[in-house]
Amino acid sequence: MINFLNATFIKSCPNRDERPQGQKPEVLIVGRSNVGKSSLINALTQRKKLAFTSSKPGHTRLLNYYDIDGQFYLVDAPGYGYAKGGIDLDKLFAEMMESYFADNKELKLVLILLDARRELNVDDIEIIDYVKENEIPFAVVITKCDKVNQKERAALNKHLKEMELTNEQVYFTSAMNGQTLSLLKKGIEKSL
Ligand SMILES: Nc1nc2c(ncn2[C@@H]2O[C@H](COP(=O)(O)OP(=O)(O)OP(=O)(O)O)[C@@H](O)[C@H]2O)c(=O)[nH]1
Ligand SMILES: [Mg+2]
Repeated sequence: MINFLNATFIKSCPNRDERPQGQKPEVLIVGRSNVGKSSLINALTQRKKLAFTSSKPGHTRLLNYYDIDGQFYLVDAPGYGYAKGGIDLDKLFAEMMESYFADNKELKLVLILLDARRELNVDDIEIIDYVKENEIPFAVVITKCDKVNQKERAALNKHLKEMELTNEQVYFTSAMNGQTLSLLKKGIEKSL
């Protein structure tokens, strides 16, 4: 059993070449800016401020490595879909992620986060297609389920159906409710 509460921030890296020494399996968290990546890490580890969360989108621009119980690294990726000051952050994101994915033997699982209340955008679809094409193990984590209404839930279920995922590839979560994370923790553990 992995103790998710035994979590330490290791480092932030601009690319995978600078990742922490010593090989450990990695679980990558990706998703649109503001989807709840950092909040998920805090909720999984029951730490309020382990990962930086903000209402200011696009804050995390590096790969943040967290050691979980000495067993694996949880990697918080920069959020996509955010441009500022004429800099094409999406291009930087794409380059960073391509080098991250290339020949990455440590990568055991990609968690693709989707906001329960929002339509999928091109970036979401692109990343899902990418992991499917490259046969990278992945799961979809629906975030902010505490906020979803019935109409939004119906739209969400329709999208999920279109994605043709197995039951084991979808997790409904809320960072506000730790109980929603127990299946996800099991899924992560199984993937390692
Ligand atoms: N109600 C609710 N709010 C959430 C949940 N998860 C995240 N939030 C809120 O959504 C906002 C963004 O959360 P973050 O965790 O910072 O999102 P992020 O994906 O790390 O964002 P970037 O690092 O900017 O890409 C914050 O205001 C969180 O409090 C959730 O499960 N429920
Ligand atoms: Mg973040």
